[in-house]
Amino acid sequence: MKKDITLIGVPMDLGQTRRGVDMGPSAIRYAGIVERLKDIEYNVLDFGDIEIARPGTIEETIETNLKNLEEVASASENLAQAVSNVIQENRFPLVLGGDHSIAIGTLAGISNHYENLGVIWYDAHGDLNTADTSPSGNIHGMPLAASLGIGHESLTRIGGYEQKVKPENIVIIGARSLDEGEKTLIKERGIKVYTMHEIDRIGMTKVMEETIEYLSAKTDGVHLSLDLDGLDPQDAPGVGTPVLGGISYRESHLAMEMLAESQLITSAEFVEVNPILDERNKTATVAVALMGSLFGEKLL
Ligand code: B3U
Ligand code: MN
Ligand code: MN
Repeated sequence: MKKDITLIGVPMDLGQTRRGVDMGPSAIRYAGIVERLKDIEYNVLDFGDIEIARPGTIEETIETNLKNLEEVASASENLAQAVSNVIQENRFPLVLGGDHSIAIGTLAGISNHYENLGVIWYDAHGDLNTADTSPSGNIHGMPLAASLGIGHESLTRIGGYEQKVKPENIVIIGARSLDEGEKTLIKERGIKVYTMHEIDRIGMTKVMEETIEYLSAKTDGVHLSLDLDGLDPQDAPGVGTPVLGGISYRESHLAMEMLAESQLITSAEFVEVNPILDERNKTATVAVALMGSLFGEKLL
């Protein structure tokens, strides 16, 4: 059954330091996401954008090395509420970033609607840092840790509850840049990771077959959090922290098509599109094409 879709834009750039990623939602709309979904017979509603404070407009009162902590936390609360309302209306929330710190709010809005939420984290990075392990202080490197309930309490308590996802319900796909603290956390908590090595070795088909089997066995909903930097910079150049040797456009399409077939995905977000760093809106265009496949678009 096709669910109606609500788009939520989150022009967030406070989770990192490169300007321009706040224009991601506009770039994705410009690349035609609404028309694309309507073409495959979806009822689509655009909620518009969550309001994001401009840097420096909220006075920071908490002493911390986390950049823009209070602005990010307050936007996350607003996003969580908006996402939760969409689920309440029995619609599919499709969240457009913005930097990846927005996943803290997205997951806070989703998770308490499920007993056992699964998460697919499609990313070059683990986003498993905390204030203690982060090399940068950038919150976009922390949303998965925060969603596990690990990190600064301003980030782990969004929505009024801790632990949005259990470590055994997470699958990271595309990792090729992990910090030491992230590697430790992955091992300690038993998080399933398909690095580029495994993708090269067994192929995307097997990676997705295993992921779908692993999650469908134990979850009652699965959120896809897709960071465009999971893709190779040749295919998705408009991202703030590109890492060579990534997942190709074709492999990503295959992954989305297999997810569509599985009917496993119950919410999704596409993040880190930065049109300032892009080549003629290529990365937003790629994002829209992948969303098309995720929602079941077919050539024939
Ligand atoms: N792991 C590094 C770099 C990084 C994380 N996420 C992105 N970059 N996009 C950090 O700063 O936490
Ligand atoms: Mn990320
Ligand atoms: Mn990333």
